[in-house]
Amino acid sequence: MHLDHDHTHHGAVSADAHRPDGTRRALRVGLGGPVGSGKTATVAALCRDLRDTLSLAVVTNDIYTREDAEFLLREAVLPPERIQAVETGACPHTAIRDDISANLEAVEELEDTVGPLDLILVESGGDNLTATFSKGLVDAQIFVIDVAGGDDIPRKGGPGVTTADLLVVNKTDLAPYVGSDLGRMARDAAEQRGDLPVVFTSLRSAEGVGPVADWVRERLAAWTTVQVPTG
Ligand SMILES: Nc1nc2c(ncn2[C@@H]2O[C@H](COP(=O)(O)OP(=O)(O)OP(=O)(O)O)[C@@H](O)[C@H]2O)c(=O)[nH]1
Ligand SMILES: [Mg+2]
Repeated sequence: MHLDHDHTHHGAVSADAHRPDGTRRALRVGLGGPVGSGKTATVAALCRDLRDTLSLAVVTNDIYTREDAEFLLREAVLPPERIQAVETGACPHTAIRDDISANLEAVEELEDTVGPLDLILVESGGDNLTATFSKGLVDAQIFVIDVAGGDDIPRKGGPGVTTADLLVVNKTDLAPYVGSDLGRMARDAAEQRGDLPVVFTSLRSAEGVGPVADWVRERLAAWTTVQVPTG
């Protein structure tokens, strides 16, 4: 299988940590996962948690609508000019992996119009367990599943669960109602993922998105120390 090792055909900007003027570009983090697992809710909570200390923006990929972007606008998680919707048509998966041009254009436009940015969150339209982002589009990816989707999802694996840089198991508040065994989900995830991190969240609880926000801050710290600006 071709795993996008060569990104030169996407142009220099995405493969390189710098913009044409030599300033460091934003860290791009993708969020994928099944329909309704809590991707938009996670993006909204991350914006609220990070917006006072970081300059950030969001790109959403909806199938036929702008629902995710409209939710984020309505909730006013960021100023409107920092939220961009890409309408992906029938296959959101394609737009984040195979034909990333519309998404690349959106992230680059955000950096041009509201930049400089520290962080851009890219939400994929809800898809199945195989939805992963091209490395030409994002620098790191988060895969969001939820306990109501079945506690056998980590055991079954799939590229999202197995390879994402962070696996989020959301809606832990619902575990008692749907009979999901969180301990088993944690063990199965660890077996599939080795050392890759897994966090459990409930956006209905006080701790909320905290573990995901901590992970993003760590990634950003690594990004800003390693990638020294040349300009
Ligand atoms: N109980 C509970 N509900 C949650 C949690 N997180 C999100 N939800 C709810 O789950 C529903 C779906 O959340 P979204 O954030 O829209 O999910 P999504 O993954 O963005 O969905 P699509 O973009 O349509 O694939 C919404 O009604 C949320 O309020 C949680 O931690 N606990
Ligand atoms: Mg969504």
